[in-house]
Amino acid sequence: MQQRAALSIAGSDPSGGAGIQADLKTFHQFGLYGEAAITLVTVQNTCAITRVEFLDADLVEQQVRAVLDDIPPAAIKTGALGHAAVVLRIAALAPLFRCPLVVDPILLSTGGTPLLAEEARVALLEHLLPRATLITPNLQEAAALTGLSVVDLPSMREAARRLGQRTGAAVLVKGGHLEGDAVDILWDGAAFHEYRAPHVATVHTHGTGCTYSAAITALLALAYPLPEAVARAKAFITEAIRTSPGLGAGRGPVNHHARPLQ
Ligand code: PXL
Repeated sequence: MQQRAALSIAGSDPSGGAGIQADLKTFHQFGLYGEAAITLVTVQNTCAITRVEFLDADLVEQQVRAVLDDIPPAAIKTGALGHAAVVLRIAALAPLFRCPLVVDPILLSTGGTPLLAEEARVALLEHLLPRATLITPNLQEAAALTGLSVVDLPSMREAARRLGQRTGAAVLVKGGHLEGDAVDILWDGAAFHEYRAPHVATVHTHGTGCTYSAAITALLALAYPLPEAVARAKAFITEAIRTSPGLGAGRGPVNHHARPLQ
């Protein structure tokens, strides 16, 4: 049997909760063969990020090409990209992908460390997002990318539709930071879909965004239609947060061993 592959193009979190480590664990959990091209290296644990080193765009491009030429993935996601040169390089490679592309438009770490340089936002908006199948901003990223104040369901719908119209991509605005239920809004180019889960009272949410978008990427690699891929990924991330193992002295990781729906 040919196992399907999924590729993450993202940063490294040595503590294993976010970034490519989260993506690879999630791909594996969904039965995929995980691949990873590294864009930046962080020094961090569950308490703090103390250093970020952006990799050279040539080095990123060579990693991606080596994988595409040999074990082509059935879906690709991007996470933290670092600087504009890497954003532009991935946008230029995107016509070679021939599979769904999920772009998680990461701007800052939860603690506020920049994981995308300020000057790269225009490159992201104008060059990479138009190549995406799906864009997965949180409230803060949706606000930064649209200039809107994104604070409730009506403004999430408006931001999703505007970003979708601007880029031609589907947009999932994630409401994990709303008061009350964690409600996410998907604009698929034609209609809105709403995904709701009860808020889980825990500080152990490190890697939530990465793990969620990796689960969606895995399910797209398995050929689920987008609205069902998001529904199944939402169930997975909710369970992963609910059963977080409580590792580390700070904000611990989610449970990458959570069981996907059958
Ligand atoms: O959650 C955003 C994120 C993405 N990628 C890497 C990270 C983080 C947050 O810490 O470290 C590598």
